[in-house]
Amino acid sequence: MGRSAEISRVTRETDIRLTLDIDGSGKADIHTGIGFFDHMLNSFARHGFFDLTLSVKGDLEVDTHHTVEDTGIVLGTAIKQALGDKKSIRRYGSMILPMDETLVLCAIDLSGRPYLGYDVLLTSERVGEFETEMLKEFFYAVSYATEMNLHIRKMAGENNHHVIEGAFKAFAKALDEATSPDPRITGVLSTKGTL
Ligand SMILES: [Mn+2]
Repeated sequence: MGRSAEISRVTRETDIRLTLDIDGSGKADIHTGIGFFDHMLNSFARHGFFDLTLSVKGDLEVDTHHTVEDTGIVLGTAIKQALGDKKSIRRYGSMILPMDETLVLCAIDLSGRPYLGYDVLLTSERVGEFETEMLKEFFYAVSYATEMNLHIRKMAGENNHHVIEGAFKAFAKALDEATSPDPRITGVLSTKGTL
């Protein structure tokens, strides 16, 4: 079946269906009800060469919190499931991504231990319908559900659309690298023998 996952998750706050293929070509079909968030997840799929379908019915009449956070939980769970035993993958990945005036660093270790290091200063309350304080919540949810060490740091940037998009693209490129197979690695890349 390859490195893919299909997940449905229904709570009183959100109803989420997601399919992910780590070894895709960047095809995406994404409907979260938040236009800017769709734009970001499309960028994530395209630049990481992940195939991603996502449909979210969230309680947007409240705000975007549950929709964004729960999407992060489901995406992280799918990444973890799709990677399985993590044999022969690089494990580490990083990217310093420029986008006009913006520069965002992302570094990943698929260590099996969740951690989020986050330093991304945003200066507007929202971009479109997307509440900018949800960027941290999204990556926190992804890092914990995937059980990955994830660092995201703004090195430069003024425009909030650019900074958030830079973060999603840097995350995509770093994750693509960390999940890529390396034929020199037999078993998992750890002296412990497990990740
Ligand atoms: Mn854009």
